[in-house]
Amino acid sequence: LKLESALRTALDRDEFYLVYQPQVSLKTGQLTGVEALIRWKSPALGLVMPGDFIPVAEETGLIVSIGEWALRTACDQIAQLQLDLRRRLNVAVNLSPRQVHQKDFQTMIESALLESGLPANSLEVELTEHLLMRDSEESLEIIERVQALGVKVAIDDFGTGFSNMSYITRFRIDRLKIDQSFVSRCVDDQNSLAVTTAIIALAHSLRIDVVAEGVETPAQAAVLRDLRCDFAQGYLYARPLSLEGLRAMASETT
Ligand code: G
Ligand code: G
Ligand code: MN
Ligand code: NA
Repeated sequence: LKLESALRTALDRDEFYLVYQPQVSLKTGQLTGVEALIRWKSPALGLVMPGDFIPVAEETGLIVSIGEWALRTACDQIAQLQLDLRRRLNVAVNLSPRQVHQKDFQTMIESALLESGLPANSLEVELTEHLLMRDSEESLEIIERVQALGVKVAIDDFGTGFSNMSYITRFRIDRLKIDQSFVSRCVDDQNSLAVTTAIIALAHSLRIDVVAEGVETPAQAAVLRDLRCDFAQGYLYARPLSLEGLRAMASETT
């Protein structure tokens, strides 16, 4: 209850910020993009992680305005970073189902791109499987319209909702992100290795790129490279970084 009332004023009081976790190519080792992750620094509650406030934001509907802030801020900051560093860098932004179903969702994305100057093909939106399994028809239309702008669509936490994957054949997904629960066990657990192998094979046979999440050890990276996984993200490469931390890392590796 205290969290909810503090959350209601957090946007006006400028209490949110974004951190960026690097994604690297497993082929070249190069930094190719980042995932934007929201943080809330509340004067009353301290640092609150998204796992603790996103569910409340979703229940109350506050996620619509908070999510719009995150998308616009990520576009603004990465567009500026691209200009400063004169290099390409993709940015992935997490979206909640509620945001995607807003009437003006597509217009909001268009305006975030236009106002920031970020090239559309530098933006990726992350959706969860659950969204696509539930209300497929409407979701598919929305997603196709976003892709028509040139924005890429990634499926987050892939493998955790494996009950109805028909959506995967219904439209052109750009990327699958293998859930970190499989990645973290792919070295010592045969079942996790089997699921990871199957997801990569499935994705590649549909010409979808794969991102492994939560890569923490060189042994995991080696397994993923052997399986021809395309990209990786995790503490092995970098923790989520402040914008300045990202700027330092990206300018070193240009
Ligand atoms: O940041 P952390 O590292 O704790 O992320 C936890 C979860 O919070 C992630 O699974 C991610 O999907 C979600 N999350 C992070 N930032 C955002 C955001 O801007 N919008 C939404 N909807 N979810 C987010
Ligand atoms: O959107 P999503 O659910 O994928 O959010 C990614 C979450 O995973 C964030 O909470 C992020 O801080 C966390 N994370 C990123 N890399 C690692 C990692 O290597 N290990 C672990 N345990 N968590 C990670
Ligand atoms: Mn994500
Ligand atoms: Na994920």
